[in-house]
Amino acid sequence: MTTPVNVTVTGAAGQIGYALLFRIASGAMLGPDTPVRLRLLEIPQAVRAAEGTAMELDDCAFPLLAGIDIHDEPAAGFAGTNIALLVGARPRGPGMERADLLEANGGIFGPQGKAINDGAADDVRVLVVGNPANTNALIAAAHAPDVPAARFTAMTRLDHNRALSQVSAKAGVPVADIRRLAIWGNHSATQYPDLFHAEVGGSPGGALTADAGWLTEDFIPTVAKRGAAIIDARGASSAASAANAAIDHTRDWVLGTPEGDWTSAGVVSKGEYGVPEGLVCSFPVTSSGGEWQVVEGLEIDDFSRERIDASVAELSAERDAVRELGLV
Ligand code: NAX
Repeated sequence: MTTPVNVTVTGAAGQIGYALLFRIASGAMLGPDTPVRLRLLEIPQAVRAAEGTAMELDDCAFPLLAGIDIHDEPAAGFAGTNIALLVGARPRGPGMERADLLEANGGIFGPQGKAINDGAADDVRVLVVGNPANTNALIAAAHAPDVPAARFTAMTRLDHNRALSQVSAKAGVPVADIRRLAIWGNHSATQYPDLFHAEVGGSPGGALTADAGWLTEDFIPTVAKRGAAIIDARGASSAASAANAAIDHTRDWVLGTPEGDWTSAGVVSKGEYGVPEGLVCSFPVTSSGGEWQVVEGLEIDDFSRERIDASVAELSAERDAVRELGLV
């Protein structure tokens, strides 16, 4: 049997963890020929709940699941890991200012980055889901100087998938016939879903952008505020769709994106499109050979530029804030 891939999931006892682990174990993330060993990393108070999830994973008798370990300490949780899905994070509590939130998450993602640096496998790939995802990824990467920065990514695939679904409904075209959408910037309300380079049912996405009212009053805010709409309707934040996006992101990273299409991911900027170097920013990306590449050479008009710049300004402000707190 092929050597199992070690996959660490933090926040394993949370709601995204519950939607994610079973799909990883079923082979949905790494394919039907790749066995996985799951590492569930939780805080001590949630270890019992993680044990319950592990019992259910056992009861699925997944042929690809080579084992499950539960940890409450990052060094053990990341030792030898190949794929780290950082889902557990500190949510914003009542009266919490942004600096408090960034500091609380620095206390999680700093030590986790260090543990990845010290003990993970050489090929480790990290996806940060826990919010504020882009800046948490920045903090983790800053604590892992021996790991190439490009191995740290933040999830904007849920935003990308939300945009696909909105365009599908508007154009009456199946999602499979929509290509080259892109999410730019931060995984927050400032993100910019870009239709201008898209192909929708074989036609340029520009035809949809001609409906300026729909574009600015409907499409962009619906995608950016979808998380809040889900909370409003479900009484809980997105879980299954977030887990699905984490599966999509990791699968495409490891196995590659389809020819002629691209997706969206938060990756460390090398200065593409004027985004300051080092920020973890969402770009249109392709993947091959296990590496993301930012799609270069797209023409960015004034409408898009203004929105990309606003979201990037927010990322810069978050970076300044965590610098001031000594977290990067
Ligand atoms: P839950 O509150 O259900 O679960 C979080 C889990 O993380 C808990 O079990 C908690 O014990 C654990 N945890 C906390 N600190 C930890 C630490 N230091 N080490 C290990 N585990 C720790 O939240 P859930 O709904 O699963 O969401 C998890 C995160 O995903 C949140 O930060 C949320 O904001 C974020 N999201 C990100 C999305 C994205 O697109 N990037 C979308 C969905 C989601 O909102």
